Amino acid sequence: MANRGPTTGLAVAACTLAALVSPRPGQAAVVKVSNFAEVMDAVGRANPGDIIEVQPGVYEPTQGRNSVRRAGEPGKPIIMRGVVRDGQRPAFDAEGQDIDRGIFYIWETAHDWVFENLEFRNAHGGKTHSRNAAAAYIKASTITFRNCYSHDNDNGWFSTSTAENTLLEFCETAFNGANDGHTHNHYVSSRSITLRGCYVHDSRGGQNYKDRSQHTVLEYNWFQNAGNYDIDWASNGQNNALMIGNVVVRLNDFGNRKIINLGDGTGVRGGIITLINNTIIALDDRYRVFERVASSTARLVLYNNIVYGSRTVFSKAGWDGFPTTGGNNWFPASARDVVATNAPQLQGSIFGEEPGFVDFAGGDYRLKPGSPCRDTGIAEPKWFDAQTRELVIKPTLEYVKHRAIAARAADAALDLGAYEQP
Ligand SMILES: [Ca+2]
Repeated sequence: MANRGPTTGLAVAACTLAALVSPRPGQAAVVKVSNFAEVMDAVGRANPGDIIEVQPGVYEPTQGRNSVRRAGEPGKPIIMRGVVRDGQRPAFDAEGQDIDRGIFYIWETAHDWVFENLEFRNAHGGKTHSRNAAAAYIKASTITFRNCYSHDNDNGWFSTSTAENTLLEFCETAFNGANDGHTHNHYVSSRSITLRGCYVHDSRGGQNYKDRSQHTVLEYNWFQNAGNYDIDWASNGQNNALMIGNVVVRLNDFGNRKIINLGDGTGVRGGIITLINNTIIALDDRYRVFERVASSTARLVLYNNIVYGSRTVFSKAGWDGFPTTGGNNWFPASARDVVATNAPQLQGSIFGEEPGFVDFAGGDYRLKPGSPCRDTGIAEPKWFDAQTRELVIKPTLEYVKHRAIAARAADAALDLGAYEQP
């Protein structure tokens, strides 16, 4: 199945949502569940279009492996939906269980599921099972998690190379990681994956987002305060990736100061990774915004981004054979030499002291009226899709704190960064 691809407007998202929540009358069952045994019984019986409605409360898994094997159909998924009460999602709390890879272990057979309005916490392996338990272990295709909260697990989310068309949207993912450097807020290897409108922060000792996927779209998310790297384009990924309209904020001071990394040295990271209209905040010059390992063959394309704080935009040599291209990015004036040396093909860079954020201290990275980043974006930024077709894509949405997106203002000329000041 084809990747959903980047969102081109709110209408698309609305249509998708409506289709998902409106199974044809007479064909879908709604099964209300209120304890873990009932959940697993419903999971074992569900048919395409069914809705498993999880009532408010805390659900404690009674065993380490909780298999999801049944399948929905394209356009007619099986939906597991939490009933939110007083702002609280039903919570799966795995404290005390030795979890096998995920609170839900989603086998290859189980395509076309939607999980929404659920919390997942305290999933850990380490006894019988390996210490990399996540909210969900995703081996299947066309699996969506929406408006979920994954926290205090070994991994936030984990997907394997058998998964395709993975979608995580409007989720909060935080405080995951066993502080061992091998567990992360996301550790994903899907053939294709999209993150949209997610709030990802405070990974424990690992990455906010570690990606071995073949084709990835990160759109309109907020990443903050990773325990290690913020975005790790690790080995194995060979296809192209897109980051559009994200905010990446690193204000903490942990030992490792990489922000966006290409390759991890265990294999080859390839493909073309395009960043369009992102706002990247790096505390100070110690932070290495873009870093690559020698074995990586991935190439960066940068259009209309704001990179603020650190002069160390490119960490060191090693970029020569894989030139960074693109244009119209804002960098600190102190980064002028670094950019000229490591990315000589970048066009139209703007160097300055301040990009003109509305309230930097308050975390408001929208632009003030007098910002030098206004109306200076390239009009038709391009990325490379999964088939390496070079296509124009413009940001149409913007991230809204937190876990929401809204239409991006539009005027005659694109601003730089994740927000438009009309
Ligand atoms: Ca503008």
